[in-house]
Amino acid sequence: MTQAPLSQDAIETHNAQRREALDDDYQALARTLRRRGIDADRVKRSVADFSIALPSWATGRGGTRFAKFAIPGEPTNIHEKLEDCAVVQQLSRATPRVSLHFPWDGASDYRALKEKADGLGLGFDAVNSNTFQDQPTQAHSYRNGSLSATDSAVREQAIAHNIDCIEIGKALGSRAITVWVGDGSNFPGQQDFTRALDRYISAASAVYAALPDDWSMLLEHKLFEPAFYSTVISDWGSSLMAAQELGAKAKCLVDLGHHAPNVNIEQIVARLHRVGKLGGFHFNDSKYGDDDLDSGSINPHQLFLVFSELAEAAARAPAGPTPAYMIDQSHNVTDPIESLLSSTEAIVSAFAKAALVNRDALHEAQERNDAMMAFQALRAAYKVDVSPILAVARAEAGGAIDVLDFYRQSNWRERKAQERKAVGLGAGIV
Ligand SMILES: [Mn+2]
Repeated sequence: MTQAPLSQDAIETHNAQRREALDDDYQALARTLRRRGIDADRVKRSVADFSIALPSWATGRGGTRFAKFAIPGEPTNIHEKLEDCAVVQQLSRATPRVSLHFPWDGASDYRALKEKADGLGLGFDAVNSNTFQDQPTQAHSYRNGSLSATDSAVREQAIAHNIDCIEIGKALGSRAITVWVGDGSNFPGQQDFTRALDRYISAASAVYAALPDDWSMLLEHKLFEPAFYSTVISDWGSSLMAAQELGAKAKCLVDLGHHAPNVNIEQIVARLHRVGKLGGFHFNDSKYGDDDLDSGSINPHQLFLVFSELAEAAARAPAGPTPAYMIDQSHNVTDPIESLLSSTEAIVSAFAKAALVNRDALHEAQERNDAMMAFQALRAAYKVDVSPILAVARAEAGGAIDVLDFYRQSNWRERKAQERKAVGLGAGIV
């Protein structure tokens, strides 16, 4: 039986006070959309079917390499992280799965952890390996790289850790492993570009060989940091090369913050989809680099354009695989639950707006080389305030009409501050 973390009766009371105004807004929007030939109920149904995974590590306060400022009541272990994820899911009804990171989320009994998640109404998404930092118990250091290290003993250790993650994932019901390595160099000449990639692909092949048939291996590229001159899987080109050499189950994962400034990410999405290698996303936003800011807080238009490319791809190949959608953010100055709720709304909003694009009008304008009308086809969808559609879909699924308002009234964090032990000082997740 599902043990919801918040009172469902209280959510229903909250919704009852807002339902009439919401229905009014929804009907007005439905009339506007009907004049454009769009069925609001159809969009609402696709919103209801859309979901994003939550990252366990984003439930605690993040930080920069300078400091992390914890808040009272933040989770201190994987069980408490799951409870906070369940709060986000209960209110948003769009985040039914959690992505775990090992060894950060290590547990003694993963079947018991799965039961705990089941009880909270949560499933598990991709598992994430960690070979970018050393653990006290490991024999070899990753200071000179992991899957691409020159020392074969280090590579073997990194391979074994990734296989351990797959085994944990099997117990949890995961169907994918996301691999990001911090491997790279800080000086020209420090590392041979070709030999480093060869070693990475060879080691990654050993991980790939351990994948169950119905799993995916998602390769996450990142241009810089912690390595500041070159990284082994630096961009979508390197990621695609590796995924193509590894095999059909290997795909590329696009983290929106892992590119050079101003790179056209929506075009990368279209390219990867074309070759069947778009495996998934890490949603966040950025102003300068890999800032891991809240989705849609800096560049909501880019988020919309990414989803517009996905909608285009889905229209072209309706039976094609859906990428794995996940949030990957660092919440340095907010209550992480509030950021996850707000970000979920921003992501679902971009998805819903992309569903409003008149694709026939767009394609006709493209064929006529009518740049302005092609742009207007996108702009007309982007300008629509889809929040009534999202709120009705949420409320119909049992979520809250005003997620942040309800969350604040629930005093969840204040109550947890009384129950959970304090988090110590330290550097945050970067
Ligand atoms: Mn990421």
